Amino acid sequence: MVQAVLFEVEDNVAVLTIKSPPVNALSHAVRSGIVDGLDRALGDDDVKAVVLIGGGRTFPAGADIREFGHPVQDPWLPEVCNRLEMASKPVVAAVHGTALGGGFEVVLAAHYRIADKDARFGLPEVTLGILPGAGGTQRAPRLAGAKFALDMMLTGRPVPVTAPGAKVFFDAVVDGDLRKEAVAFAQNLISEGKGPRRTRDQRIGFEDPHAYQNEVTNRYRMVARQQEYAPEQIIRCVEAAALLPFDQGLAFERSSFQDCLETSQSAALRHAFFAERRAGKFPELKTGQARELNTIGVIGAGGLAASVAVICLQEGWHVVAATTTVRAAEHAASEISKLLGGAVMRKHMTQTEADEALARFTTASDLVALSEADMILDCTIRPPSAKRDVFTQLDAIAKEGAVLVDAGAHSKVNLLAQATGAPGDVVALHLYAPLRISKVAEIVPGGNTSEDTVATVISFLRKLDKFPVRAKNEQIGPRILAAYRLAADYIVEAGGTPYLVDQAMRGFGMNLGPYQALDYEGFEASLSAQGSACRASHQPDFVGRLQAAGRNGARSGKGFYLYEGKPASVQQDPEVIELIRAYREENGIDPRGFSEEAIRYRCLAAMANEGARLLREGVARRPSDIDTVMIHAFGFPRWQGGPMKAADNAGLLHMKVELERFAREEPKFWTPDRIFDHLAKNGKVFDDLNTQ
Ligand code: T1G
Repeated sequence: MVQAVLFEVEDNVAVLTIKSPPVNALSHAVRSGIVDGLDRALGDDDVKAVVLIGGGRTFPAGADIREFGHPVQDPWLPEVCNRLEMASKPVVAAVHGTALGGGFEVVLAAHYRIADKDARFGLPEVTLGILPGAGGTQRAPRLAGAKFALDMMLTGRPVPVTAPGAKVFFDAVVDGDLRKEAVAFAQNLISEGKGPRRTRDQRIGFEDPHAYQNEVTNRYRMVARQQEYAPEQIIRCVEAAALLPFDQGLAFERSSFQDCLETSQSAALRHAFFAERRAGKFPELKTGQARELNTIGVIGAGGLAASVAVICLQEGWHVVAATTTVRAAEHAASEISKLLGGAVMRKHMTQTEADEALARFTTASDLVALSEADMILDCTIRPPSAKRDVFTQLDAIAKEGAVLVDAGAHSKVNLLAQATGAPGDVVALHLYAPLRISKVAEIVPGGNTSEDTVATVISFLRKLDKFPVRAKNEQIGPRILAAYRLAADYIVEAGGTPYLVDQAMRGFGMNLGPYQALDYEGFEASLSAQGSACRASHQPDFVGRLQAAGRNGARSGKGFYLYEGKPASVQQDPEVIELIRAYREENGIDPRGFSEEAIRYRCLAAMANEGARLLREGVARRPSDIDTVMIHAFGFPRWQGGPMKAADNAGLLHMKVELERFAREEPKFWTPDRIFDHLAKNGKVFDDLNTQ
């Protein structure tokens, strides 16, 4: 059996190296290896100190999430941490890569800590619907106080070891051979006769109890309206850290951890974690080799082109923005400078970084300027025939092996590929706005797109920190969104109000309800996005009616809501209610009531049913891909796991029966896809289809 922890002794220092790729997750084998290695070191008289270090790319990035939901195997992580802390010889943790969750809790349990200058650390358990369950909520505040500790635990964001507040955790930050530095550090301890320094005995973070309690109180207030369960439990544990003796605090943390772990929210968030990683497993990666990217070509002068150019510049690429007119080129250049200026203002980059980015940027009013680009993204929206002509031109201009990407909406990728002599280099890509924030993008390969081309686009997206999702022939997101919106329209048509629907979906955890989202998008944008309308015999046209009444969404001050004053107060508008009442009267509709629960259920059922159709049509490869797109592109609550996971939690057999009931009102849209029948008959759920 491969040893998960290597034991070596170097000049009175025992070095325990954790070797469990890819991220040294603290699996049972690793935990046992650490305890065995520690016992061996403590039992060896020649050993005076211990160094704990990660092999490969990182110090442990947490407990092994795959073990959750299975019976716990001893030694469990809290015990491993206690054993390290109570060791009779000094233990030094040497950190590189990302010491996260249980990994950072091991660091906190060590007596001394040194880190590589590029290392990051954090307690991201809240992103999995749990809390640091191996002493993190008790040890971190002892060293860093409530504010820093809660920042880490409530945001879940990794912190660079060079960050201002990080000093409290690390005795040294080094640049060079970490292992060598760690052994030297340990030998220094030995020569200075320094023994164990237990975090449980530290109280630096409690020095200002008033400030501590104030911070805790503020945080309770901040999370009070949140629907996620774990954040409040985290604050309770950090509060307990200052109030209870250490071991009682640990016990309190232990039971709170178990409570969180057993919630459906945590199950959904863990599902989302693996769904995001599974999405990137494209068949093309088996053989595909990503091509090197140095220069990115961007076609277009609109918002998408400018945003693409800016995020590529921020990632260090050279960017050539090409349009077909001088005026458009000037507009593109000014848009890009404005966006870079905004990024400096929002401290997403320094002025120097912006200046360096501009130095890597050129514009041109002729596509010929793209001849040296390694990848060219056409970010324009135009009719397929016009787009085909552009790809014919690109085929003549682009260098050998350049990847040609259609980043416009509703791409006809096969048509474009046929317009070139290298169809293997052509692919479609659907990026979601806002580009800097949305963490997902859909890759739509054509029938002849090569593995290398797909692998290149995947590497491009990973560099932009986006989860790539594979879609066939068309995009996943717009279809699910259209189904969600149509379900909402049917509810409003039948008697609900847009305001009740929005309230219900915010209650479900959506950032915005469908109608407020429409208002912010603007009716023009939403109408053009409706290219992928889902099947239905009729589509209530409330947006058309509002437009006819001179409304175009938030930017026009009037949409489904009224937007008055600065900052705009958002108000419900009786005129909209009247407009909808008139629509029903004209269509002889006798309105009926809907509970928020019924609204949520119909919207979810519509999304899951459309998702089932996408799976059967082969547009989506697995249900969890649909979940990843909806979470990261349309604000579907991650703690609900995505529409397919939420449908599983709601019960597929019941959903099938309900869909059949809804289908009596509108068969074409609501009739359950036959996948429901197949799964129900075989006692399976959507999650059983997330195999590949
Ligand atoms: N457990 C199991 N597998 C993990 C894992 C983990 N903690 N972290 C990553 N993997 C797998 C992942 O599924 C993928 O597998 C491969 O490693 C590479 O990951 C008691 C209970 C470390 C920043 O939340 O944030 O500790 O797809 O593609 O982009 O308090 O992974 O190749 O088969 O994401 O370079 C807390 C989770 C756990 C950190 C690297 N820790 N991981 O990102 O690679 S809870 C976390 C990450 C805990 C204690 C509690 C990232 C990363 P595969 P990747 P990456």
